[in-house]
Amino acid sequence: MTVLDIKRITLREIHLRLREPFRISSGVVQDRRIMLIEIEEKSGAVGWGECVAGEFPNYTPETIDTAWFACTQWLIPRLFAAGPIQPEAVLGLFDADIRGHNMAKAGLEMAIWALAAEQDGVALARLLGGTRSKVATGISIGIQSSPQALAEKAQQARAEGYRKIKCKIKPGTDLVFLEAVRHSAGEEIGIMADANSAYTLENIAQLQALDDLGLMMIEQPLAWDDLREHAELQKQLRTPICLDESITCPERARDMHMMGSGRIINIKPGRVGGLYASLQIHNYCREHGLPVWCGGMLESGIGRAHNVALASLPNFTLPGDISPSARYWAEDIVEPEWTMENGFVAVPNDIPGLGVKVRRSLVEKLTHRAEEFLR
Ligand code: OSB
Ligand code: MG
Repeated sequence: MTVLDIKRITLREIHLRLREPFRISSGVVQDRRIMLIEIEEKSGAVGWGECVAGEFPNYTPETIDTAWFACTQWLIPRLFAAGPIQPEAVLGLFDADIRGHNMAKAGLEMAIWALAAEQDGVALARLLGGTRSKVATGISIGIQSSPQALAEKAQQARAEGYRKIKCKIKPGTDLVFLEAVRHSAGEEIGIMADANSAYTLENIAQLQALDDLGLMMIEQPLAWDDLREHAELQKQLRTPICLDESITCPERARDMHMMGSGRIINIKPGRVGGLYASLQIHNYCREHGLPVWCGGMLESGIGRAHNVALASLPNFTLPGDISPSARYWAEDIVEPEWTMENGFVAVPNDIPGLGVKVRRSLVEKLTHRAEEFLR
């Protein structure tokens, strides 16, 4: 694969307002602060990445501010010192002695993958080994004020063509809410729940009560960094457990499988340190018969491009949290915007690089801080 000679890295923080607030068990967000990474090669080719860290550490420990610090203090200097590099080697370079900060590492690493695709004149999806021309799309619906409000959203999502409905839950807004969804969306469509670590093993009866709903899976019911208690829970639950927060690298994916902590993985490249680690988790799961799907972090059109490319790989057999741009934003920062047809997002396999153009003037307008690094 291409060796890249990086000349310039620009970090930007843009502010982008979600059309509506998004509530999970541990917090709510509407005004997103998003870190974008732009990397330029000696040739003039450019690659874009997006850091998925939020403003507050209620999902994993990272935030946009810790990621900005990690990039400027440790990761960019490390990249510049290393000289010409291939995308597959970037995470190893970072991981040698820098612990954690996966979202910061991933933002840079993914920009380098996009750059490699641009430089090689191939679609990122193809560079990663993608085989699909379209990816099945699910919707992730935040916690609503009542079962009726949630049921209405679910009914609307089904009408729009979504192939999976994921509902955020927490103790108290679970069984009755999900029953309302099942009732309004019908028996045909796959329904799942995501607890974002809102339960403990003391809630086991409450979780078992969900078994009769026939959910596709329940995502991350227990602690954000746990594997052992999830294994305990899975033994007593018919519904498959899907892990999100707990899977931070390929080793944790293997541990999950060997311990029986879950049967499905939500792969988010930002959470695991980028696309290379995502490919390894994908390959491991494929070899061991575990389905995977691509999660989302309320990304702009840039992060979405990376997710679409990743989700085009063969073992992404379940619909991902990859909604079209218009579900999130009044105006996305890429053109064309991401759209959905019949519950699928098309993979731009014939366009080199990310497959969408970054709307530079809009990005400039939304920028609240920027920092440039020259090698
Ligand atoms: O747990 O999957 C999650 C958003 C922010 C933090 C955590 C999660 C989510 C989502 C959003 O579910 C999915 C999307 O981007 O549509
Ligand atoms: Mg999740």
